[in-house]
Amino acid sequence: MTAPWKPTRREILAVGTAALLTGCTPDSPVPPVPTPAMTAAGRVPLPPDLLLGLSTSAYQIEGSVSADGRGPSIWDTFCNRKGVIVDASSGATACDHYQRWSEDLDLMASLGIQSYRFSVAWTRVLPEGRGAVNQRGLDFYKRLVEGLLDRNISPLVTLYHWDLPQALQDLGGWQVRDSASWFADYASVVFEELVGVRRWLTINEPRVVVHNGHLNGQHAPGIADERAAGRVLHHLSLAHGRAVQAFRSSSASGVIGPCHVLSPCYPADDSPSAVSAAALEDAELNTLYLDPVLKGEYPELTEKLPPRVQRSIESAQRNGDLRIISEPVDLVGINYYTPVVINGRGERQKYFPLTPIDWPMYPGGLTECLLRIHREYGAPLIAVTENGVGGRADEALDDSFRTRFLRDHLLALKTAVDDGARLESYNAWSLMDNFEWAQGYSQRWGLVNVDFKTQHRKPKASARWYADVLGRRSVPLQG
Ligand code: GCO
Repeated sequence: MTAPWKPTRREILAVGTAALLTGCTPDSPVPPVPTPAMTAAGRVPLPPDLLLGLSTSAYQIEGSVSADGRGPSIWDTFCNRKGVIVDASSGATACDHYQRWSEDLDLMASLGIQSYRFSVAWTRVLPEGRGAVNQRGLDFYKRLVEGLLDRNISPLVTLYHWDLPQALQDLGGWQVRDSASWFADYASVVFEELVGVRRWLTINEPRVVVHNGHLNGQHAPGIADERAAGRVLHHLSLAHGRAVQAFRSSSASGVIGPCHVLSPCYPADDSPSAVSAAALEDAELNTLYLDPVLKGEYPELTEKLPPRVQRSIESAQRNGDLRIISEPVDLVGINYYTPVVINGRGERQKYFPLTPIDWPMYPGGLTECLLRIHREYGAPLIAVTENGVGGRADEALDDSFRTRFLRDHLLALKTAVDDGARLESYNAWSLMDNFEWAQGYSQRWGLVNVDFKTQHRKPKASARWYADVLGRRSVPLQG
């Protein structure tokens, strides 16, 4: 944990600009973000080899849920339950990307992006989750990859973004140990077939699969069971390790790694109780997922974790698992949205400015996460695989709050690179408005607006701003 920040007057003056950018005030409990050096034109140059891009995931954009032999996933099932999605919607049509992929690739090319992170829907490739391969589903992704390469956009492929085949859920899903083998077998098929892909991610945000999918039941498969959550946590890590092993023995080449959402946890003050509450929160949110994969050990399990979760993690473990889980990776994918400030009673404090959908915002948290993964975990290479800001359904096309958010986070990323973190790409969330899980279509996360009645796409001001950043490889401090 970072010690609470006690700035001197000189430091406060030195970080004046950063404080403006981040909304961080001089009595902040968090470290300031230094502003990277800028050129005379008021722009901060980006590292020359950093790929800039955008992110999506299959269920959130594709639609066409029964096309070409796709099997049902847990999200198809979950969306049919009453009351679980705020606007009673689903991803059945979403952005109709399955039909409009070519137009969407042209849109990406028109923005000038260099990297596109998308996920493969397991149920398009293996409708039953295992067994017979569905060639038509695979062909969709082959066309997509070819289309990206034709446009000089580098694909970054996520193997699992939450859409487990329903047939596997019926067998126990991630709660059963076999899930690790199912996932490795599915990954092997994709490694062999998607030739041309050189950048891979295994499982998106295991923390959210555990918390939302199995602890509070807000996401598919909608389970709220502490014992289930512990087992799922261990099996997701094991599945990640098995997929990395499968990658090494496949004919695919390139880099592979996990994809974790990180939330830096800050004590609200320097009392020992706040410092220890922040450390416990850090274990629950971050190190419980990072340490097994990147250090080959579980962090000391904390009193914060419900005892049944702890016990079920322990009982799911077998000798040798941690060696598989910590199979060396080539890169670490980081999703960063929001920090946590916590007081001595373990209560989250409102500290930072809020986004339009009330998520705390602190760009310096991105610098901190990147440097932590670089220094503490020795990541050979890091990709920012998601970073972005949600708006309300009626947000304006002139989304200046999003432009500011992206600007401040790109500056925060530059600071981490200047301090030694090795970054391969930055992929903002998201290419276009899409199905936001339990929030349905009530939130907007895209740089491109989607009219869900007509499927018309329209770049927002933030997309034009990002295209300018891409074109000039630098971030303007103003505007
Ligand atoms: C994630 C989610 C994304 C969300 C985004 C905004 O990986 O966190 O996968 O799918 O849409 O985070 O909440």
